[in-house]
Amino acid sequence: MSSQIHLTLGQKEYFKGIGKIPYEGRETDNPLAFRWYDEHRMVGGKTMKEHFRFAVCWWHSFCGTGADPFGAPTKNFPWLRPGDPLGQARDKMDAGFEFITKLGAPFYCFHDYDLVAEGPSLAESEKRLEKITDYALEKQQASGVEPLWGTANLFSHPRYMNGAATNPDFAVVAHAGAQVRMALDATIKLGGANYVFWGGREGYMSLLNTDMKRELGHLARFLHMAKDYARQQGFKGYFFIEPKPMEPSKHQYDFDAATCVGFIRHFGLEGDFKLNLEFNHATLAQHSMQHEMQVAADAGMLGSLDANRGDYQNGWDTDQFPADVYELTEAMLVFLEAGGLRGGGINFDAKTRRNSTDPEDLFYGHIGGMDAFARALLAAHDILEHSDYKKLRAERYASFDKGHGLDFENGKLSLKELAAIAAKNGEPEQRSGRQELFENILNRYI
Ligand code: XUL
Ligand code: CO
Repeated sequence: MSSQIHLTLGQKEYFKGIGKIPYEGRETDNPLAFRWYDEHRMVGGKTMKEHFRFAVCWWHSFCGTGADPFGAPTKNFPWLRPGDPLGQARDKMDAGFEFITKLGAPFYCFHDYDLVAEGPSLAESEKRLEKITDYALEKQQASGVEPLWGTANLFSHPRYMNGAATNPDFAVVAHAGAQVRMALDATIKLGGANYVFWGGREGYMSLLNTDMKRELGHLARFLHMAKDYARQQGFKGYFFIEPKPMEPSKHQYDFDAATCVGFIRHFGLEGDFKLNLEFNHATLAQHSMQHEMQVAADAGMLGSLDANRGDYQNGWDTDQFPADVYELTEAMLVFLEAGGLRGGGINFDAKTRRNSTDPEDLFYGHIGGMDAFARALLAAHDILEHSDYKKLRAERYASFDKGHGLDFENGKLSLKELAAIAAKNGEPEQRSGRQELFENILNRYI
């Protein structure tokens, strides 16, 4: 086994027969090797590792059992065997760090109660979190793997059925506050680079019983308090809001990137908050990921990405591993033109299918996802460096580069002057948008 894998003496090996996943290039027949993701390969002045900052998520990868609303768990992973909560949490941590180290991802992401099961009281939960984060720190030191972000699960427990920060009952809001304080403490202790807020229950099931304005005010107040607390504790990272339009709530307040940008600005959070965008959330909102990323980038809020994909045949949040290189190339074009992410990375918020039951399926999912991103990055880089893509886009707007167009952009024309120019010009010439040509450029470089 490679020296880069850190198993302590006597520790159980969960992914037997699988060593460090190597980069072997496109022609390899080895299903447990990278074809495109070469962490050391330079692309436009940065290595692939630095571009992506890949993270494995704790919840789907190590807590996901394959249970769905219609059936029982299918994945009988040995680290999920019931036992005392801390013993089970340690097993899960051994399995998690073994997997991430073998895969060669530099980061992980977690919810508080992914690390260890919630206790019967806040005090007991805090004790458990303290213990398991001590253990995580040891694992981090041995492996060099760190959290890309931490978050609090404010949606699973029945107490949050009417919301967490937006709950109409102050007692629940206070409980959510206590939980976020502990999750921030854990994230800071583990050296987490960022902190995420995903508001699955921050929304409503019916507007009939909901005072939306008041709830949104509470959410903003809550985020300010969390940010102020974390800054007092010395946290230097960004806070990310993760947009999603629905599921589990019928309507979620963090609907999409544009809604979140408006919320962040309206409530004066723009110094500290950016967005964590997710592919399948973008499509649930009837947008493309490329659209969501462009909205965030234009607002200076392209923080981090949750990588996955939906299914064209239905509208759910299926959280499949990313595999669509065309979609990813569109996303990587926005990514590169924006100069990358602000503080974040690419977290696989993706789950293997219910019938992908073997531990090695976890490797296939992640290897495929990392390869798909790497291939898309190379294509997007080539498109920007070697094709007419940038030139064609610039030419579409050339009439604003000089003369009256430039005056218009600079606010030097009145509506009356605009009308006079139009009268003099007569009917504008027809100009093709050339969508098919743009699409062909993408396909040429993939
Ligand atoms: C749910 C989702 C969450 C967040 C973290 O759709 O994406 O897993 O990423 O709470
Ligand atoms: Co997510």
